Amino acid sequence: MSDYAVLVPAYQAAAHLGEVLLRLQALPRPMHVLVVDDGSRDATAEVARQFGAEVLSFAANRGKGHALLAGFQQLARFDGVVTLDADGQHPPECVPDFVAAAEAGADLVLGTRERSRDMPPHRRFANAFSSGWCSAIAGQRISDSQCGYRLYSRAVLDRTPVAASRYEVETEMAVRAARLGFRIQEVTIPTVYGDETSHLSLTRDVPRIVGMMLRLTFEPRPRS
Ligand SMILES: Nc1nc2c(ncn2[C@@H]2O[C@H](COP(=O)(O)OP(=O)(O)OP(=O)(O)O)[C@@H](O)[C@H]2O)c(=O)[nH]1
Ligand SMILES: [Mg+2]
Repeated sequence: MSDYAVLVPAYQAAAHLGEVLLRLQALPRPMHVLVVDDGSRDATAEVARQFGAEVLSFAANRGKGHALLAGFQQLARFDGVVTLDADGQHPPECVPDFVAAAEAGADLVLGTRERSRDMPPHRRFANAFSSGWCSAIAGQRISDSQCGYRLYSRAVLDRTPVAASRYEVETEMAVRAARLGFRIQEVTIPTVYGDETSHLSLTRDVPRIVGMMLRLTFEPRPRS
């Protein structure tokens, strides 16, 4: 049986992180959990420690992409890594579905939200547009290109080149892994929008995501 770890990128996440970590501990097969606290000014790191997670803390904020890459390095001894958000939007109870998909042979397991009315209308549109675009350029179906709830196998982590430093990281990793021929499987997860605070900025992050999709569209494809 493979040994997987959980990686939680966290920025200003103290409000919801404790509950996420408690629910992870309650899973039938608890896993090692690493929280990457990225220059938070709230109690994110303290909450993470209090709930038994390993914590990597940065003095200044550098972005979700940077945090994930640092976390992947830290977790290099594991056979794969499940990533999930700290704000409660990714129910920890779905982790076994990701592990089951990986154990059945998937290299990359993508959490996929239904674009139901639980998702704000502008997000529904942006998500459908970007996921359609990514599927077209990736050569495999990617139904939710921006969802951060995933399982990356060791092979994907070791062989997928990543340059993204902020929210464009999910787009880049999914498209690049698909193009390298890794087997992708999708797992449906609930769409959760509650009282959490989004840090995604329309002026800073949306252009970065679109820029990444353009770059992936026009750059030379890897030779198979
Ligand atoms: N380490 C780190 N984590 C971050 C950073 N920005 C966001 N995160 C974490 O990444 C996850 C997703 O961030 P959100 O801002 O909720 O973005 P999102 O879920 O894609 O967008 P919404 O659907 O609007 O919530 C959360 O766990 C955040 O705490 C960052 O700069 N560094
Ligand atoms: Mg969120």
